[in-house]
Amino acid sequence: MIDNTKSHYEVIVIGAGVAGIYQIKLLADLGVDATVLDAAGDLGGTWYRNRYPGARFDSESYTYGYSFSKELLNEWHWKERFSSQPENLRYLNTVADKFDLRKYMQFNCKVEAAHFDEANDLWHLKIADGRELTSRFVVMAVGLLSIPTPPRLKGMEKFKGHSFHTFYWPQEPVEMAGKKVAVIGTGATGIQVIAEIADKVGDLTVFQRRPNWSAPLNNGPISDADMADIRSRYDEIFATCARTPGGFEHEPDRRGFYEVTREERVALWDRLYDSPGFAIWLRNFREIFTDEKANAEFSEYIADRIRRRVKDQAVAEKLIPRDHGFGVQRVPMETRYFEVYNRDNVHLVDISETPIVEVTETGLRTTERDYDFDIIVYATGFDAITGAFDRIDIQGVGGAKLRDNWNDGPSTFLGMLVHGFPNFLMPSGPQSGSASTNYPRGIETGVNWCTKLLEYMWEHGYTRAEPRLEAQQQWADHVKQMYSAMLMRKAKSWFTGYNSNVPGHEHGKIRYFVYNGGTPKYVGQINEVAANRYEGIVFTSGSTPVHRQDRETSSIAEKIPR
Ligand code: NA7
Repeated sequence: MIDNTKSHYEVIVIGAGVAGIYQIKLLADLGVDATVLDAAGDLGGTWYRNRYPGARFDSESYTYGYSFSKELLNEWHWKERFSSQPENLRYLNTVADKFDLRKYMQFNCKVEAAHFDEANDLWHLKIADGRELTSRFVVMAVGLLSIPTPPRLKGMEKFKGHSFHTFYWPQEPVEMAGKKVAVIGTGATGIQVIAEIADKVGDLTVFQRRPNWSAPLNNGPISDADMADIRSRYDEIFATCARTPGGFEHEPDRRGFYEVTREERVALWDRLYDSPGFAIWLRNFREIFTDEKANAEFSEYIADRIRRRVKDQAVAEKLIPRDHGFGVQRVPMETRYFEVYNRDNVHLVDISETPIVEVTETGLRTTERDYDFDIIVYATGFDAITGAFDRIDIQGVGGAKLRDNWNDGPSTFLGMLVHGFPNFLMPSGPQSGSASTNYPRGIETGVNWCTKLLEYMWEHGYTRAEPRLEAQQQWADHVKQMYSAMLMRKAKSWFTGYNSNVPGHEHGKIRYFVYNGGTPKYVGQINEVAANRYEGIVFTSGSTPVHRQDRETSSIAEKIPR
């Protein structure tokens, strides 16, 4: 049982999702005095919250699960190649129970402020329930997409029916049979929910501002025999994920786009269109990401696929993106999404032509007409990457606010540390390698690295770690420079910091949120920093800078704060 009167910990982990669970597992193994705080009522992060119908992985399930325990890998049976939210939440609960991690977790525990006390190298945290906690280290496992952003529409509070953002889809079943339902938003979430509910509701109206390029997920069951095969190949599977840019099983086609004939290109695309998961995106020619002409040719191929699947060609044309090419934004994967528009009970409203003016008591008003609904679903996305950091009053050295420092975009060292904010660790932070890759693979890398850094500090008796400003600047420049080669730099997407529902996050003010160099390069760089005794980081012991080599080392076990 968690002791609610305890006010100091060596490490406080904020967030009990995929990253927080793994982080506390490692700290528990080391015997460190640590706790996890989460604002939600239970563990699971993304998979605790996003309960909307159709919510599932776009990562192969067996590449999404943790790799750290052979026993766990041998016990867990993924039932689908791309597993759905209820099973994913069950998985995370199983992990927490198997390793007895719940006893370290505190729920309904919203962190409102975290201030660094320079005199004592301590973080002071204010919790919404009135408690004040201190810790030497804070680990931010807050998630990249954990702050939902509903639209800012006039009259939203007036609606007499049921309305919610997909992130807050109710835990109790939502009765949809015979109901008139609106979905606003056609990103990865909207596409999943629309395809799943179209045949379960009375009437479905989709309000689309911009279409997204989307391709079949090609999901399927995993039988006992399949699972036995996967188990026997886990080492190989994780090794493949570690060597591919995206951290998936998918490796890019190394042939040059222009070195092969048009027929060979189409033959590849035909194969990929029928292949599972992100193959269509990540097993493709590398030029798709960088070369306008190559991207345009492939986008046209996908546009034709859409035309073949949608009966009404006027509707098909509305579902084909015009303002960006395939794969320059996060590609939503779909299951019979385009066929939904062949149903009589589904209607597509192009709100780029007839914008929503307001929410009324009974539905939505566009510039063209009024619509009545029982349920309005806002699938309008998230204040991505930095949103969860911005919601906490984080103050570092001299009272500097992180939110102010990151006003025009984040600047970090390796995506894991921030100058001016000592002992503040972000295993999968902004500008780290995880956001643009298979997230849990990146999380394990980040958590391992942060934990090794902590062990190094305990071993040497250091009480404070902070990256040098120049080292951080170099990293931020490196991250920025990598955007220059990518077509995605122009996209109106959360990868570039765009969110029309957050003031100041309009398109055009690009934020360099993610590391685009791919998994192997990222891991190589962070490992090199560690191997060079954390070059770029200044360590201090009791407010005195310590020269690393001056400290003798002995058994770490004796030095870990318990
Ligand atoms: P996304 O990908 O940010 O998509 C949000 C969608 O909602 C997108 O189609 C937006 O259109 C639309 N949107 C947002 N605000 C509005 C307003 N105010 N009016 C109308 N339409 C709006 O979020 P998702 O939740 O789908 O996916 C997020 C990630 O979750 C995904 O990448 C996965 O990694 C998991 P826009 O394009 O801005 O015109």
